[in-house]
Amino acid sequence: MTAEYKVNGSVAVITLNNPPVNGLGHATRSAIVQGIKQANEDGAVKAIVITGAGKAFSGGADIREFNTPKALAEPTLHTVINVVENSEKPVIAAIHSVCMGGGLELALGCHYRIAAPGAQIALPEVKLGILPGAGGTQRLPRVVGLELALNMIVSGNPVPSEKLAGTKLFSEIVKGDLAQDALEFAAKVADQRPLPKVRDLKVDYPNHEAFLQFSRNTVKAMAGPFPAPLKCIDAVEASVTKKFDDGLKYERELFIDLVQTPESKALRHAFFGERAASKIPDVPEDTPAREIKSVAVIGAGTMGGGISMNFLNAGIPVTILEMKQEALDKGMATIRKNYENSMKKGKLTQEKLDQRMGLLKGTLSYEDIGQADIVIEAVFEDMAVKEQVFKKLDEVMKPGAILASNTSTLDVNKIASFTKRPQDVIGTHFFSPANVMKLLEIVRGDKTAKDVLATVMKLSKKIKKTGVVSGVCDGFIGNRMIEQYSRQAGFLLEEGCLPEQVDKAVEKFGFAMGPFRMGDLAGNDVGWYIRKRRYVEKPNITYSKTADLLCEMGRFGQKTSAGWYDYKPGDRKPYPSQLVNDMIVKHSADLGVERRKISDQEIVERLVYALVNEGAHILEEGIAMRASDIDMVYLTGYGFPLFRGGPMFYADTVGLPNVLMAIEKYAKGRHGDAWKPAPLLAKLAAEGKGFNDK
Ligand code: T1G
Repeated sequence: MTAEYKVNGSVAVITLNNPPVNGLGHATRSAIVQGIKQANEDGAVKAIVITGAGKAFSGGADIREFNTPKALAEPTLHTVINVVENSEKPVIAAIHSVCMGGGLELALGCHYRIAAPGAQIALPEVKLGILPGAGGTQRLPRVVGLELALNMIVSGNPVPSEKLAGTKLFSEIVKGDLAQDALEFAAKVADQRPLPKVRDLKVDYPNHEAFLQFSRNTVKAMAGPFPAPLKCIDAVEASVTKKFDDGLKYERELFIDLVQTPESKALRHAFFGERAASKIPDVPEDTPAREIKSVAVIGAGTMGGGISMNFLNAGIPVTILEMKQEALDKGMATIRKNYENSMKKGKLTQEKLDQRMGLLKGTLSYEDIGQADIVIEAVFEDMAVKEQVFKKLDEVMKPGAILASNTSTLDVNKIASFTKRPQDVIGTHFFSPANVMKLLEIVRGDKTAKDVLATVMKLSKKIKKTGVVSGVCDGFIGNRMIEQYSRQAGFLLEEGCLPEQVDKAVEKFGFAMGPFRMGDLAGNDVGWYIRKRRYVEKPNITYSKTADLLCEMGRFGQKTSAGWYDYKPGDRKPYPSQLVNDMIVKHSADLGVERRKISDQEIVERLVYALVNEGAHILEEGIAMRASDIDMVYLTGYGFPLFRGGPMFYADTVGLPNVLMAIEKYAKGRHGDAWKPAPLLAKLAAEGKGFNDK
């Protein structure tokens, strides 16, 4: 279905019906044009209402059609809006729930608009790296004014319909039943002529130049690598400086430029990737989820505290279990402190703080958590400790409770084997700081029940996380890949780089933080502990010893005011350390490695392609269900630059044959064993395909 046509008395009602959000795909656009034509030819019809079925008026153009022939096939959205605007009979948009993007542009082409309260009104195109391409930048300023329109278009954020009640956008914010009110409104305006057209209004804003220049300066500072926000200002400026049709033409030119940009393609990839990640092929979407009314967290340390805050923020009561009163008190105090800091920044009210802290309880006794619907352990990353905890949980937790581990690398199947209920065991790997980082790796054990998976995926959305399912392997998706990234970073130090050069190169590529600054932030001893385990478990895998030498110097990072970099008390700014750089140079000499000048390109290729190659192995092994899942892990958990779309998407952009060529080159170099091309990468490269090809 795309749009239904029905005449109700003297009013023709066109109901958009293209689930899930009435995206204005080609078929829907054609049905609207057909409906308007039919209504104008029907003598009994005196007015036309356009409304949306289901959960939206319209979520905009159908993004799935972008960069396909359908997107530009007539009737384009431009044509549809033209037909609507030039209808001889009044067209009224009756809006509820969601009216976004092309959906709002369609409504702006109507002669009248009425809305139910609470409808989300937005032109969010900038969030997809584009701009409203069907007249939104020209019509919205004409009905809500230059400032509000510019703010809505550059931010892409929704405004509730009732907040726009006083503008020319809406004739009415209805109180009763929208459909009934629409019919009554239609009857009221049926004979009004001339029909009011938004395009005939003027944008009056004295001294718009100064306002727009100020806006450009502000936006330039925050837009980063994304061209769209500034182009939005250019387009909106045309609504003041150009005739309507010239403005429309200019907007179209800007739109067509932006939709081709790699940044926009990356943002659209991330948009769909975020949604695809919640789909688990062998777990039907209607799998009944277990009810989660209360949560227990074991461990009140940094992770346990951060994890707890996610649930408190979502209004779910939490009981934190610790072994010692002092640790428990410290953990609870830290949570309160975090909320107080948010309140100081104006991000939280005292009332909300009290409400959240009111949902938090602490205990030293396992018996107190037995009735929780899910328990998440965030204890020391050691299998013996996990064994102790899960055996105890198996004893005390009520039947049907979900037993989750926050382990970042350990075998969830082994953890499940410590219990008599492996079907209820799952990995919920949060990323530090757990109350901030969006990523949640949901680690599926061999015996994890499907409804447990469905429950935790649903819970991840409730706590506003991006849940990505991972199979069981050492490091799951993210940490397994970062392992190869870190290996290359270490080898680069031995071969000629210093920490600052590597960090600067990847930060210029777009990473939030390079590997050495990241190590100093997370704590270099964390990796040290894992490498020690690896040296025993996998003796044939070589690592640079530089990181171990650094830890042997007690330089764990910011927490010891010294790591790869030096730090001044109370200052998180990294200062290159002569001591460390001398250690690195000496280590190269001890290894007999002649240091050489290494280009930024080599640094970026070796770090990023190490991620890509390991990601390809992870895909081959079925640890990740799809390439976009790997991209979401890196975009939401590892500071990979959003405008690059994630490691697998970036590799597709570079072209897999080029990636393969670089990998084969590095395989001939030092530690070439680290560069065995993943068969999947070689296969796709040979076929001229990409990881994310549908
Ligand atoms: N096109 C196609 N599919 C869409 C879609 C769209 N515009 N919006 C959402 N979906 C799918 C989404 O992929 C998911 O699919 C399902 O709907 C539910 O989405 C010319 C060119 C509308 C507020 O940017 O912000 O118009 O995974 O989980 O939380 O100027 O979706 O279930 O198969 O997000 O209730 C501009 C983007 C397009 C709006 C609903 N419009 N969408 O949120 O559900 S560009 C947007 C959203 C444009 C014109 C230009 C949200 C939502 P699946 P969901 P939700």
